[in-house]
Amino acid sequence: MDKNAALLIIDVQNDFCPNGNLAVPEGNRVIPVLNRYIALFREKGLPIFASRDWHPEKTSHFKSFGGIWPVHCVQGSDGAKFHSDLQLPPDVVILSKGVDPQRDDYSAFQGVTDSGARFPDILRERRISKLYVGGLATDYCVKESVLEGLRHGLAVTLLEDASRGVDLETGDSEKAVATMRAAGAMTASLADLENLS
Ligand code: VGL
Ligand code: ZN
Repeated sequence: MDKNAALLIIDVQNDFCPNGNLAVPEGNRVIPVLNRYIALFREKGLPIFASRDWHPEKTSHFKSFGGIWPVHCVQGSDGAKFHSDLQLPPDVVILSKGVDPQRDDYSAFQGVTDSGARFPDILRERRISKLYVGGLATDYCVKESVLEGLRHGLAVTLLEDASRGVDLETGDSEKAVATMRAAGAMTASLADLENLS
């Protein structure tokens, strides 16, 4: 991994883990793997970003207001908290998305920090040109974040062992991976990155 790389962890929040309001099958399985990626990026002094789904109570994203999803990741709720087993470093940059009641905002590129900095601007300022992306869910927020990263001209690698999908329809996650690859994303697993280092 070169010095322009960063780790982007997508939405590892209680509501997307087993027993959550929008549980991703085996969602919690990504956590120990992501913890190893976190350790690897920290060792190299590379930046780590974590997005979170951060919805208002009323949003067109939810079924009751015209969307397709059950209520999840409402700002300030327990379901919106990062899973407590995820070992986010003290200097992690947190990106909140899904805040606009009229938009789904599946991509972390729609995310802003608490001080209002936008993710694409942070990437430009810090000269980050490579993103390694894992988390939840492969067929929604991971996919849209990877595709938007590619559209921004970044080199994007999907961390396959650190992602799981919702699979509303069987095969959605596989299709999502194929779409990301076709758009130019690379894929890798822990062993690949550990061998690089
Ligand atoms: C997500 C469905 C609804 C995700 C967010 O994080 O992938 N999926 N909201
Ligand atoms: Zn959501």
